[in-house]
Amino acid sequence: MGMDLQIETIAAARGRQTDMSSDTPRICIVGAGMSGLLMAIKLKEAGIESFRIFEKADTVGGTWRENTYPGLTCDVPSFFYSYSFEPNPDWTHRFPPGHEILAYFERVAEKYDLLKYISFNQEVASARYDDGTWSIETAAGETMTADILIAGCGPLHKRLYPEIEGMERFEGAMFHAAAWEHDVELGGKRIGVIGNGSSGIQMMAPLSKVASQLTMFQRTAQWVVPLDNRKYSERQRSRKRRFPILGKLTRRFYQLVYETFSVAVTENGIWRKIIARQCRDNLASVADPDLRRKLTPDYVPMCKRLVISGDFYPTLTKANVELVTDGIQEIEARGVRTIDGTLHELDILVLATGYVPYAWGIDQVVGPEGLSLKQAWAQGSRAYRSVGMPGFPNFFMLVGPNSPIGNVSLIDVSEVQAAYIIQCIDRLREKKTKAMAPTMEATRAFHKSVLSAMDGTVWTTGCSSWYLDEDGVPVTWPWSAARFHKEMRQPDFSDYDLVES
Ligand code: N01
Repeated sequence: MGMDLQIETIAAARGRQTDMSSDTPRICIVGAGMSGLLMAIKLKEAGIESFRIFEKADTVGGTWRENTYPGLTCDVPSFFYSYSFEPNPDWTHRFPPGHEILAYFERVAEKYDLLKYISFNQEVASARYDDGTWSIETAAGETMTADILIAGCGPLHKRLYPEIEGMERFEGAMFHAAAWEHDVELGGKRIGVIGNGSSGIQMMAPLSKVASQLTMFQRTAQWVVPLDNRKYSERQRSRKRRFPILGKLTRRFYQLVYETFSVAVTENGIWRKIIARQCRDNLASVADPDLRRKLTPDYVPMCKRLVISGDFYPTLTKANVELVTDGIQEIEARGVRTIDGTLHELDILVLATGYVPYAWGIDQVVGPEGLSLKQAWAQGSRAYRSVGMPGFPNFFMLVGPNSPIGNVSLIDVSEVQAAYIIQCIDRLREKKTKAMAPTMEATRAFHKSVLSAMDGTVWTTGCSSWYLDEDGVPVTWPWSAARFHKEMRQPDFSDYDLVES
C-alpha cells in the first residue's frame, strides 16, 4: 500500500537526524491564527523567545480574518471557544459573532506582545530539514534557520472553488464565502448561494433581510440542529468581569457538554440517538411537505458535520427565499441554469462551497530524505497522534491529521497539542536529545488502531463529507474528546526516534 511504501522510504532516514545544539532552540511557527498564536504564548511561558511566526496575510486571526460573510458565527459556545488562560467576559452571545472572535485574537496578540515575533505577508514557500536544521524560505524571500518547525495552518486552509461549466461567463459579482467582497451592494439584489454547509446556512437569514430574492442551491440536504443563540446582558457581562471565576466555570461547563456530545459521533449509543432525535424533530417543524422533503437527508445525522442553526428553516419559508434542489447544469451570464432548464437570474453569486479537505498549507515541508509532506500524504493524510510525522524530525503540527475535529472547540484541541509539543521541546532542550520524530512502528500502530476504531463512528455510515480522505477514511480522532485529553497528556518517548548526544 502507498503509505507503507512511503513509510519505508521515510524509515531510511532514521538515525540520520542530527544536531540541535542550543537549549534556547530556534523555532519557526507557520501561521498566526488561533493555534500559531497559542503556540507562541506557550513558548514564551516556557521561557523561549527565540521563535518567529511566518504569516501569509497582513494580520493575525487565520480563519476569522478570512471569513467575514454576513451572519458569520462560531457554532462552538464563546466561553469554550476561548483560550482557557484568557477568558473573555465581554462575549455578547452564547455563540460568538466572527468579528468578536477576530477582535479577541487581535487583543490576545497585543496583550502577550506577540506582534514583534510575526513576519506578516510571508507565506512559507519551502521548509527543508538538512544537517540537523530546518531551512525555511518564504515566497517573498525571507529566510530562517530553525531547530524546530511547528505548523499551525489548520485543516481547512484552501478555498474550494467549484468547477461548473460557464462560471467565467457570469456577469454579476461572484465570490467565495471566505473572500467576501464587501464593496458589492447587497440591498435589493437577487442573490444566489451555492452550498449549504455551515457557511451557506449561516448567511441565509441575514441575506434574506436585504436581498430582493435569495436562492440557495442545495446539492445534498443537511441535518440541522436548532440551538438558540442567546444574548448575554450587560449585567451578565459585568458580573463575569467582576468574578472571572464565572467565565472559567462557564467554559468548564461547555467543555463537559461537548465532551459528552463528542461521544455521539464516535459511539452508537444514547447520545447519538438524542441528537438524531433533535435533528428529526427540527426537520418535522417544517410545515410545507414539499420543502420538508427537499430538506430531508438520506444519511444518518452527524455523518456530515452537523449544522447548528435556529433560523435556517424559518428563513426558507420567507416569500423572497427559494431552495433549489435541481442540480446545476451551468452558469450563464445572467444566472444559474439548473438541469430542469430553469434559468435562475442573479446579480450576485456566493460560492459557499467550502474548502479543499486537508490541504494543510504545508505540502512544501521536506524531510531529510527529500520526501515532502505532499508526497508522504499522497495516499491520505496520516500523522502520529495528530502532532508528528515519522521521518520529519523536530517537526510538530497543531490540529494535524487525526485531531478531534468537527463540532468541538479547536482551541481546546490545540491547547492539548501545544502542551504536548512543549514537553517534546523541553526534552530537546535537555541537550541529551538533539532530534526526535515518531517512529514508523508507532505511527503505523496508531494508524491501525484509528482505522479499526473508525467502524463505530458516525462518519463511516455512508455520506460524502470533508471528514473523509480519498479512500473514504475519516481523518479525525475516532475516540472521545476525553480520551484525547488523557492520551495526549504526556508524550510517550518510546514511540519516538530520539537522536541523543
Ligand atoms: O463548507 P462545507 P462550509 N456544486 O464543505 C457544496 C467550518 N465552519 O464552508 O454536501 C454544488 O461544509 C457542498 O455540497 P455537498 C465547519 O467545520 C465552521 O460550509 O458536497 N454544491 C456543501 O453543501 C464546516 O464544516 C463554522 O453535496 C457544491 C457546501 O458546498 C467547515 O468550516 C462556520 C459544489 C460546502 O459545505 C466547512 O463549512 C462555517 C458544487 N460543485 C464553517 N461543491 C462555525 O460556526 C461544493 N458544494 C465554527
